[in-house]
Amino acid sequence: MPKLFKKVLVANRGEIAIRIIRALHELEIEAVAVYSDADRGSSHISLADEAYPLGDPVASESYLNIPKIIEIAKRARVDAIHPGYGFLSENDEFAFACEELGLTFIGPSPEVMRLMGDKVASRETMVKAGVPVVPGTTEAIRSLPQAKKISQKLGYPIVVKASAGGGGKGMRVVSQEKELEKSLAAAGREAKAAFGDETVYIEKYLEGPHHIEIQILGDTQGKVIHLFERECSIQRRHQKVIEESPSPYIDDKLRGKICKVALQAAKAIKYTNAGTFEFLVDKKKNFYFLEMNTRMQVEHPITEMVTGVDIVKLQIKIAEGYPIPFKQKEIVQKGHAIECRIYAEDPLNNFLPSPGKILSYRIPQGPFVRLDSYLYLGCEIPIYYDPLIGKLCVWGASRKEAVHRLSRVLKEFVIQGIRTNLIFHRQVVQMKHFTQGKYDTHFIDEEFKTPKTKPSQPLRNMVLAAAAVDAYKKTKASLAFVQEEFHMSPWLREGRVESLRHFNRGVF
Ligand code: MV4
Repeated sequence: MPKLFKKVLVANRGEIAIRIIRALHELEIEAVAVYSDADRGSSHISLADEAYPLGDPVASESYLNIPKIIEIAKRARVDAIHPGYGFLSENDEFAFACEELGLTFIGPSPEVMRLMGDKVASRETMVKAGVPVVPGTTEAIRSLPQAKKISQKLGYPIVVKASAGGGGKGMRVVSQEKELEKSLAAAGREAKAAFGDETVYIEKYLEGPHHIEIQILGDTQGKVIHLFERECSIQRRHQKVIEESPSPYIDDKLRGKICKVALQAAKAIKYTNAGTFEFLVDKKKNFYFLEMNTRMQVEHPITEMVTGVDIVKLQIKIAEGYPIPFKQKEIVQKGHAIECRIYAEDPLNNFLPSPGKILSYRIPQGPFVRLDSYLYLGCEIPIYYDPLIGKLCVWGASRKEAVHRLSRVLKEFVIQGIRTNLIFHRQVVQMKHFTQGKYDTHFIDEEFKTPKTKPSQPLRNMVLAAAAVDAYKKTKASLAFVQEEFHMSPWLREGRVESLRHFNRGVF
């Protein structure tokens, strides 16, 4: 019998805390927010029904502080906790602590979370489930001779990865045997520092693959469905920047195969709630399981836009014990959605974080435009957490319409007071490889590589746009010049003259 939630604690901050609070309110469930000192005025607090301070801004003392969050959950007498993504969302100890207290953790079981968080064990589990995995080891690397033997058999290049990690942290590509010992040591050190576990494994390195992920949902009655794929190959230093659904790289036949395998994998581990299977798809359209994320994803809105399914509300209903209320064949992809992640970073200063206060902004609007963000006037973007401010998403009846709509909204979107990567997105959406949908995981590196000789045109455009705005600001140059030259509103403020110095020094 479903257990109806009356009150749920949202153990997160920023745009995803707001997204979850909104889903709870649409289900007529009270939302409890938590916030650190750095988020004292943040907008997720004002949207919640109750809010409790976590104190110290440092994540380990606040949003990662299990005893503090559990104590607040007890004090607020909540029925469940939604972890969002990041922070404690894949922490099996936290999920277990919730269950121990009779609180529902809105996500998979601690056991499945632990299994899929161990990348070596998850690969072994997928092999047993008949899921194709990237060629490599299903055991940890324990010695250099063992690593050499495996790498010789796989053939270079290989990649060393952290078993306790994911998302590229601790990843080292090795092109020849003489680099192997140093790379193993470096990967182990980084894994230990990032995850407290130096265990590493080895895979064959696939050149220029696509990063395709399948959204999965499983209910507590054993039913599992997929919500098709997301293309996530546009990444910068293993941080996803632009995602889209459907993928322009895969056709319906391949889509059906990958989704079928993802369902097979989810059933094999009796997965419940929302999860994502990540695959690499090579140039011959072979696909391989990469890793699984046992949580909701940043980029879930594009799946919601093309399928019409509210993933967060479905997570909550599944956690209450309801069955998934539709059949797989009722789920169709309609149109095309693209997401741009808006970061408080300065693309003209090597994408360094750009904390500060939002002095003014203009939100893009219009048909089929969605902005999930925690922006508000005077909002302080703190330095303590991931610099994601929000996600700008568009839907179009075709990819072409979605790209045109995205280009329009990126021009309309203005944020003043901090530096953002909007100027970067405006360049990307004009690039031929992007507009034609012909890109892979090397796209950013290739298009924006540090200039050895003549800098790439996109880089020049970004710097010139920044210089123009600086010229406008500093010399009050005529508005006509700025608009005519760069078709941008005078509201725009990006970059600064010293960026030119960086640029001239070839630093990017
Ligand atoms: C790979 C790979 C090629 N071969 N593994 C894993 C974490 C994710 N963020 C990147 N991952 C990759 N794992 C093997 N065996 C390619 C990627 C990859 C990638 C690598 C470098 C630069 C950008 C990338 C974007 C997506 C995927």
